[in-house]
Amino acid sequence: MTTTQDIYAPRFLSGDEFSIPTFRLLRQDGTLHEGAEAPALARDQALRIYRAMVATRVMDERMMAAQRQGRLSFYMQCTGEEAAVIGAAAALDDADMIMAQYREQGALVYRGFSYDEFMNQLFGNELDYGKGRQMPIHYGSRKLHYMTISSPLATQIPQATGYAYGQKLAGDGHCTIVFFGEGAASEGDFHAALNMAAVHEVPVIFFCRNNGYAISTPSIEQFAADGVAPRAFGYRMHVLRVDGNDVLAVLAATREARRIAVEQNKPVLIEAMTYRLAAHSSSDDPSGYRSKKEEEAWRDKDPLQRLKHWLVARDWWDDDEEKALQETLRREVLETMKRAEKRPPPPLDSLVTDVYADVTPALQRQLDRLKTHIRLYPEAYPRGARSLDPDVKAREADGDAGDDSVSDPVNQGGE
Ligand SMILES: Cc1ncc(C[n+]2csc(CCOP(=O)(O)OP(=O)(O)O)c2C)c(N)n1
Ligand SMILES: [Mg+2]
Repeated sequence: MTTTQDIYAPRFLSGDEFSIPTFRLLRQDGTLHEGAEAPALARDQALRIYRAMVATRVMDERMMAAQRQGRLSFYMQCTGEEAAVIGAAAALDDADMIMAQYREQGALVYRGFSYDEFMNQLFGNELDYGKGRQMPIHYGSRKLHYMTISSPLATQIPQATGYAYGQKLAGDGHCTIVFFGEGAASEGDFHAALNMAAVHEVPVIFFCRNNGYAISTPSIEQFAADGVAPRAFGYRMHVLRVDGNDVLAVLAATREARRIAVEQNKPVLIEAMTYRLAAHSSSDDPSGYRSKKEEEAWRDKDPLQRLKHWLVARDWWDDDEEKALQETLRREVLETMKRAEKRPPPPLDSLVTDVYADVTPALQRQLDRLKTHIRLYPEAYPRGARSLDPDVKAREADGDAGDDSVSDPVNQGGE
């Protein structure tokens, strides 16, 4: 569809014609802005949201410390962005699909993913749903309608358009929300996804967490436009910018987005303005590219404190409950971490099973070679790996030790 209005002078338009407002409800002290109205929110759901925010923060702090202690190889924190992620999840039906980037563990916490389930993934043990094949933080849950994370940026965005198109065809009244950073929005996949969603009118919510940085690159060096929101006009899509540290505003914004998506089969873009308070990941040190002063200014806008003030003012929460919750969560995170650390890794053979319907000869050969290597150099593998050879004896008894038959130091008492 194109417009037909004619003009007779070369009058160019620029993006400066648009000024995109930011939707806010809560002030930092927990009071509402003048004229603002809190969305309908029962006490139970308000506390479910707050508890999920605190549970995410506590897990993030503890797991980052575990990474520094050398217990965990890698970690990424959601710290500072809990309101954006959990406020959005809380606006959905629990059976709507969530496709996340990697910093949205809060949405999983909100849906009921347990600390045990997080820890099993982080340590890649035998109970990890991904069977230890992915690095830490690549969570996923079929039961909770949360697509497994994949590292290549923005791949989830066109997948969300496709998934939501399926939901439209199924006509089951569900939608998909897809989270991504403002950095990922620079990928071509973002544009393809928005265009196809608008053309095919699918129920998908594109939720951009504009946290100011793509690792060390500030958003000001990423795009010349006024954030990501104006791009929606290019695809003729509904768009709303929201204060991402204001959980009530995010909740109200996403509820309305869901209504448009599901009732009108139209995609919506939300840009949540927030800040990544922690490092990009455990491999990053932000002191090289941003100031402590900037971080402190955002720490003063902590989304947890903002919601807590609102809850306390309504008599729905108090300091004793806060203390008890923090203590319980800290204890739980430690207990579940210890349990997950002790569990053995998945069986080695699971590396190649269920990749294809049947194990292909090429994969079988690779597995056989890996086993041979483990038997030759057991000391080069983690302790658990040496016991990961359940069928070696059976296969050798059959006279089949693979192409690279070697002596077996493990079975000769090398352990
Ligand atoms: C295709 C691709 N390119 C580059 C990377 C490396 N990378 C990982 S995270 C990241 C920054 C993403 O920033 P943003 O989307 O803003 O998310 P944030 O980390 O701020 O939450 C980059 C460049 C990648 N994972 N995939
Ligand atoms: Mg970012």
